Amino acid sequence: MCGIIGIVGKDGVAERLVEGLRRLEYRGYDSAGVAAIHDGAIERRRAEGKLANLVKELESNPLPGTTGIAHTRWATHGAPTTSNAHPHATKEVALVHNGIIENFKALREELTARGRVFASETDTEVVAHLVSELVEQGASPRDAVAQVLPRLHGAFALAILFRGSPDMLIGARLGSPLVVGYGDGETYLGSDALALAPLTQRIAYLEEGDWVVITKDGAEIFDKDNAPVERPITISGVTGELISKGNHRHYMLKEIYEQPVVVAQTLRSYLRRMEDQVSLPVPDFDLGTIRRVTIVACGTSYYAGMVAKYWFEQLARVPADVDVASEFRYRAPVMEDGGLMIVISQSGETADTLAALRHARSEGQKIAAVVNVPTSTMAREADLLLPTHAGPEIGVASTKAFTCQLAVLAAFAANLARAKGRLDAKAEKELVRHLAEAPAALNAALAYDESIEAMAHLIAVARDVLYLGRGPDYPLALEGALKLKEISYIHAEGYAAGEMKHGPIALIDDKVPVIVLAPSGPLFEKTVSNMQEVQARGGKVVLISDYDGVQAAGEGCIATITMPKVHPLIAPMVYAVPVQLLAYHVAVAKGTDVDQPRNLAKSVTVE
Ligand code: HGA
Repeated sequence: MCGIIGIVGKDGVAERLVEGLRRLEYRGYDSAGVAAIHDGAIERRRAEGKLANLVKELESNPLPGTTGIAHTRWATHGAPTTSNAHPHATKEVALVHNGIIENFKALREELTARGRVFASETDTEVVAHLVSELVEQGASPRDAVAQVLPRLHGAFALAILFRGSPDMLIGARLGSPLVVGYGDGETYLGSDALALAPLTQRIAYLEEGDWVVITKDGAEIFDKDNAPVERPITISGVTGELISKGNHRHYMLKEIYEQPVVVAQTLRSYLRRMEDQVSLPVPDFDLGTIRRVTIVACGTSYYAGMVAKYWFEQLARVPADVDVASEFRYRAPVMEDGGLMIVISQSGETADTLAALRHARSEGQKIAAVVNVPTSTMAREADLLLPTHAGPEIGVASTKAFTCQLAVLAAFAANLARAKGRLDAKAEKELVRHLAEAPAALNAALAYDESIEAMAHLIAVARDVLYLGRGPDYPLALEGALKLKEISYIHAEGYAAGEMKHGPIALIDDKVPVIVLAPSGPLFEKTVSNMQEVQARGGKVVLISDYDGVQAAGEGCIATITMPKVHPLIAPMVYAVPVQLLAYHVAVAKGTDVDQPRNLAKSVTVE
């Protein structure tokens, strides 16, 4: 959330900053802005809403200069207006910020008492004033920043421009990510390597508390105690090409369709098909000693974790807890020796999940990270990195990252089961074969796209929608409801099918469609009974099942969606497709902004 970029360069900086912002817009689109030094003064261009508005503003009011900073915002403090858009500036200083300055109120009062006048409602602006005040009193930019950083509580990635130093920027990071890019006679700052991909692939990742002075000649990095430090320069594999939508109308649809390929790609790195074995990176701890698994994640990743809980318990017989990251850290969780925390995050930067990881580490837990960005902070801090190979996910509503997370978690659960002596070679072989069937089954599920599109109007008129599932398909009901909320803005809830009669069934009438996920298998009859309880009360049901399930229970439903018949192990992956497609087509029918839904952003780097 919030993307930042800075360039100390040789050529016109504004267009290049905007190019970087295009790659960061997934992080927020409440407003965008740039600042550069022109004719010895700091100048800004800012615009409310999407980046396209800033581009228009720059067309009518160009911004010359070779050194500059830019920002795309997901508002935390202050409405998404132009006056709250970054960069925030004084005469001496302009800065962009990702994070939250938690003690901003006290700092703002202190600064106001000294006569400083604020132009925005943001937490960020206090930093601009604190630094500016010291510079105005004669401090060098370095001294000013070194004095201000310890005063800031909370999380920040900052890029700061100084009127008096036109060929230099200062960056700092605590909690939020920031990288340094090394170019040819140019140096850059960015929220991630993707933002800098067209400029350079030579990247150094700043560590917690680091701050950096960049000039044309390179970077001087300091740690939190202001001691000079070296951070290794790595070559990022991220390409400069902007990812296209291909033939699809939206990134989300393209990403839904990529699932057979990316799940196959992911499974390829975790299964040895010749031997029919799972094959995972070997951690530097003994998996056989793991006595408890704690899975921590947010949003869609949390639902992947909920599915995995079933797998860890059923396959490995290891107790597994799943927690929402924002709750985990503050509830004094009991973490005993022999515990493994698994963090799941598409970006690997999710602030709450990262905080949970660090808390678990301080309690002596081993850490495994299931992330889609292998250079992310979580990837770097984990003991065991389990990357998903979904490729960049641009649509804000997660789709392919989810199914790839499930693929990794299923393989990991099998691996743990083997390490615990719970999976013999025959059972492992069978399990690997079922997992290997997932890509073809996902493909077969996609074949129902048109029939799902044809029934989307039944849901698009609803104000409320319920999703029901049981066992490992219950998290899919939650995921279905989340997808629908995220992109169509229809209120939706997911329930464990058996919970309906304990309350939610009171909501049933002929205006609340109920979407039931019930693949054939051990729980089918039970789920269908709950579905019939809904129908008996006039509820309108959409049944998602396989051919046998639809034959057995489809009568009386307002619509049915037929999935391929699959083993229960891979059903959560396969049933993800119809819930994604349904949400997608409902959103398109309602005319919402599918790839950039209101109020949301990807890569949630604030708590
Ligand atoms: N707190 C700042 C930055 C927001 C942010 O980093 N969001 O992810 C603001 O509200 O502008």
